[in-house]
Amino acid sequence: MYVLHWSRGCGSFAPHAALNEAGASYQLVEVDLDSNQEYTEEFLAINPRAQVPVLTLPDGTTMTESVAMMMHIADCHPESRLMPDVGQTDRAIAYRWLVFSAVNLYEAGCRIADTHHYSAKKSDYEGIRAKARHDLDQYWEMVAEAIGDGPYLLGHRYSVVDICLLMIAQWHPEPDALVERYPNLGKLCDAVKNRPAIDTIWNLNFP
Ligand SMILES: N[C@@H](CCC(=O)N[C@@H](CS)C(=O)NCC(=O)O)C(=O)O
Repeated sequence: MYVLHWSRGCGSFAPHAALNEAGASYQLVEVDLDSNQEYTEEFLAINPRAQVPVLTLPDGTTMTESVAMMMHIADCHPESRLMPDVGQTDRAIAYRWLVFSAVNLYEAGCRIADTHHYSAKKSDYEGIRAKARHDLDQYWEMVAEAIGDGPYLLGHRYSVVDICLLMIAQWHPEPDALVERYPNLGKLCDAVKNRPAIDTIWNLNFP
């Protein structure tokens, strides 16, 4: 059984959704970031970086990095078809946008939500956040172009990339304006949200 250390509305949504899609057995352990539970001795022993999510695999190995978790879950449950087959061009495209999401979209979101990681001086925060917002505009423009006619990033083929995009779109400072600007992204988000595996955890994460 997997164990997922999670927190509401955060990066744990992605592996949580992937576990549901895969029909895997898992246990949830909530980490309340509002009360700084990520800094407890117990949690730091699991992840010294003091961040959620953390996924413990059935063999007891722990891993961080939400996108890597989704890739691994997809690999372990090929029948759920969460990723195109190894060697297919669509798989390469999925890798590209998963990594793009992690290093650009997610990272810019962290600059806005966890600005304290980027400067010790509070007077820097405004500038850091303004630059992150500017970067986000550029990144989402690229994603929208890649989605094209959709409905998913890989056309008619659903994958964990779509879960990732749905989650990160919720963190945008103005999520409604974002999907208004990019109706194809809005369509993708609606399609993913309506999947039974996602619908069951939606309100828990994004009430
Ligand atoms: N690269 C990590 C980032 C994890 C991350 O930034 N988690 C946030 C919540 S979404 C967190 O734990 N923030 C608390 C903090 O950094 O203090 C991933 O993709 O899983």
